[in-house]
Parts: sequence; C-alpha cells; structure tokens
Amino acid sequence: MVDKSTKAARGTVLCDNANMNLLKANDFVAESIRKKMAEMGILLLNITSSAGSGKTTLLQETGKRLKEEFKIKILVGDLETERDAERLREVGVEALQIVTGGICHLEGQMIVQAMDAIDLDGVDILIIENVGNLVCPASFDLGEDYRVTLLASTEGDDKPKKYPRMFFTSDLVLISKSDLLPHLPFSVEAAIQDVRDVNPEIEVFPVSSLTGEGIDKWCNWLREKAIAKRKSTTASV
Ligand SMILES: Nc1nc2c(ncn2[C@@H]2O[C@H](COP(=O)(O)OP(=O)(O)OP(=O)(O)O)[C@@H](O)[C@H]2O)c(=O)[nH]1
Ligand SMILES: [Mg+2]
Repeated sequence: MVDKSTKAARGTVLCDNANMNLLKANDFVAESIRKKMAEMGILLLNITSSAGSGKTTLLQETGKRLKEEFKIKILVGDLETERDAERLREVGVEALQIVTGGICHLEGQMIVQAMDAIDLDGVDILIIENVGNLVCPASFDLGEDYRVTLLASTEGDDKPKKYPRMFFTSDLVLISKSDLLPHLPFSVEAAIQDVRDVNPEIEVFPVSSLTGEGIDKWCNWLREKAIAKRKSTTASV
C-alpha cells in the first residue's frame, strides 16, 4: 500500500478518489466530443502552454493565413476577461470566450456548453486555447484530435522534465518566441532532447509570431490534419 503521509512529506500529493472520479467523468464527456467531431469532420485542437507563451498571438497569425481556406472557430479559456477572444475577432476569426471564473483549466463539460453556443455547421477546424498553465490542463482530455503545446524561449529549456505530463500527452511542441533565442540562455537542442525523453516520437520545432519563423510549417501541419480529418469523415459515410 502507498504511504500517503510519507509521499506528502516529500512534497508529493497523491490524487485522491474524488479527483480520480472527476477525471473519469471528464473522460466520458471527452469521448462524446470526439465522437461528435468525427461525425462532423471537424478537426479539434487543444492548444496549451504556460501563461503568456504566445498562444493567442500564434492563433491570430494562424487565422490571418488560413481563414480563407478553412472555416475556423476558436474557443478561448481564461480565468477572467474577454480580451483574447476580442484579439482573435480583430483578425477576422470567430471566437468565443469561456470565462472559467478562477478554474485553472478547461473541462469537457465547458467545451460541450461552448459548442452548443456556436454554429458548427461547415466548420473545418475548431481550436481550443486552454487556460495558460502547464499543470491542470494536462489532466483534462477535451476530446481533441491533437494537443499542441507551446514552450516559450523565455520560460527556460528545463520545463519539459519539470512538467512532464503536459509534454507526454502532447502531439506537437512548438518552441515559441524563437526570435528571442539569440538573447537567452535557451538551448533548442536541450529542450528537444528533454521533450523526447518524455515523449520519444513527438515533433518539435521553433516558431515566432513576430518574424514568421516556422509559421508556414505550423500552418502546413494544420492544413494536412484538417484535410485528413475531412477525408476520414467523408470515407466513413
Ligand atoms: N518576442 C515575441 N513575443 C511574442 C511572440 N508571441 C507572442 N509574444 C508576446 O508575448 C506576450 C503574450 O502573448 P499571448 O499571445 O497573449 O500569450 P498567451 O499564451 O495567449 O497568454 P495567456 O492567454 O494569458 O496564457 C504578448 O506581449 C505578445 O506580444 C513571439 O513570437 N515573439
Ligand atoms: Mg491567450
């Protein structure tokens, strides 16, 4: 039997049964979202990162480049304010703000409610910008096809091993704010190695929303996944 008190003394707190039940209930909702997205042929992405790593800015750049080619909608989670949704609307992308009122992550049920509030007809890509932090959002499946995590050059290259669950559960890692790399003690090679130590097969590459480095590569990745999703749905009907 695991000795909880010893673990707690070492600074490790085990998930109790209440948390496990909450996660199980969330998984059930996430599966229903995944099923709905599969039926509708909508690619669903969950974008995660620490606070301020550049999620909204990257999505603004993505919207500018892909909005004529694909019908994109964005659900954006924050503890307070409508600011990110307003920034996304400014570049012509339809965005709905989910205000969590202090909760540090998005849960499946919040996504279900948000999806009910928007028109999903004809949507190709639905993107969720999660609440900025590398801890709680890692545990909550939102029914996404792919989880994309940003690791900003300003955060330090040691984060993948300190927050392994987020990197272990991701499908793509973007090293954001790459324009700042010349000014920072951040080793791209060390960061990639650390990400691959927790998730060996994962793709990792740098992006900068300021200079455009890596943005075409990111948009091509997204384009390929959206087309594949549409084809898989068409093939199964
Ligand atoms: N140098 C540089 N700054 C960037 C880049 N992308 C974003 N920023 C800046 O970083 C700050 C945070 O960017 P956001 O896009 O708001 O980050 P976020 O991850 O959406 O933040 P939260 O939603 O609060 O978690 C802003 O001041 C941006 O202008 C980049 O590629 N390079
Ligand atoms: Mg944001």
